[in-house]
Amino acid sequence: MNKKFRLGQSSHADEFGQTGSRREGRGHSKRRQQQTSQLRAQIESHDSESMLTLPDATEWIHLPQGTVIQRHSQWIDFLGADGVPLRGTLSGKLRGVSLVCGDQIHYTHASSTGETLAQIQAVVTRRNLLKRGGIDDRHPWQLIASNLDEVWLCASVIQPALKPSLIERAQALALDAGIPLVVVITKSDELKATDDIPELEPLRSTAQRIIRCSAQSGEGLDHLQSQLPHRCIGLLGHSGVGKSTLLNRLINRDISRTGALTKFGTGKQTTTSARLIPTVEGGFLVDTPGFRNLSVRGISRHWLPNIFPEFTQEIFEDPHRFDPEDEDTLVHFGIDFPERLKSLQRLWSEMAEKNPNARGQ
Ligand SMILES: Nc1nc2c(ncn2[C@@H]2O[C@H](COP(=O)(O)OP(=O)(O)O)[C@@H](O)[C@H]2O)c(=O)[nH]1
Ligand SMILES: [Mg+2]
Repeated sequence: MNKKFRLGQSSHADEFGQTGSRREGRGHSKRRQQQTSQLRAQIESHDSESMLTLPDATEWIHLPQGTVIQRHSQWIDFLGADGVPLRGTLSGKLRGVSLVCGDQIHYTHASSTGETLAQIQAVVTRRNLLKRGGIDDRHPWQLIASNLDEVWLCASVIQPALKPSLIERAQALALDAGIPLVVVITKSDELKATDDIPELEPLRSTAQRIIRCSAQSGEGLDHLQSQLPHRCIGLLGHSGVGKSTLLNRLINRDISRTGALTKFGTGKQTTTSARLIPTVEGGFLVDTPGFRNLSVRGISRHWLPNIFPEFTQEIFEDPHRFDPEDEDTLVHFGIDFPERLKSLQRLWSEMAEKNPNARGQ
């Protein structure tokens, strides 16, 4: 018998399962077609790991070291060695390198009219790198943040509804990056004290850390605050779950009112890349834009048993051989949550989607 309930029944439950490439089908002009075929050739010979490779920084360690606050399309905002925010551009030798919030860099000062721009000369080897699958083969990875001590996946239970599939995706990305994950249930003031959020039951059985909090009532904030000293923590989650509000409560000021951390706060604030915010506890919080999709394209299937420990090895070999609607299968494998099998099927397929970094997996 399917004894309990099906998970992820919200009307948006499948939103994160869709990763379709929006760019497809647009290249009509001849030039565009040529570019596309050139690109395809590059991709075929391209090892996606090269996108993550950084030139050796040893030669530059005598230069001052900074921390990337935010990457914009034309420049990088970073905290200089003396803690003063600076704006810089990449030196020619870093062409093609994608910097990301949290990167440690070495820089030189360079003057330009009106504004002092620094030049970023090298990037220190990353301790870790949180990334999600790219939207197409041109961008095999989308980098989120580097050098994190922890990732907090923020999820509210109502407004917006809890989406277990987003948590599973965040687990995959965090496991792949080697960063501990904490599930932060936000807006707990909207829940009854007795609501034990049954959707989280499979997570509890894996000893996943889960913290309930509310920026409004203050529940859980002391505990979260105690995690901050000298650590760099990335906040992930769907837009509207309360990440920015939580962050403002934890750092005790309103970033949106105080403006950007940098003195260049009048510039258009991009919402497409993560932003590092220093805490008074000597660490950083990373605010990320509300990702519509945490793609696991290209991430190794090897992590799936950690995320779905209730399934047997036989199921991981090919989850599509098993029908989540079939009572006999559910009873045979002791599957309490058929929605978890559907979710496993989605992640399993998506991980292997055509992608240069999926080779051999
Ligand atoms: N009831 C309640 N609402 C909250 C809480 N935190 C944030 N909100 C509301 O949720 C909405 C989205 O918050 P925001 O911080 O912008 O979410 P973000 O998109 O994840 O950064 C806003 O209307 C907030 O007022 C909370 O703890 N309790
Ligand atoms: Mg926000």
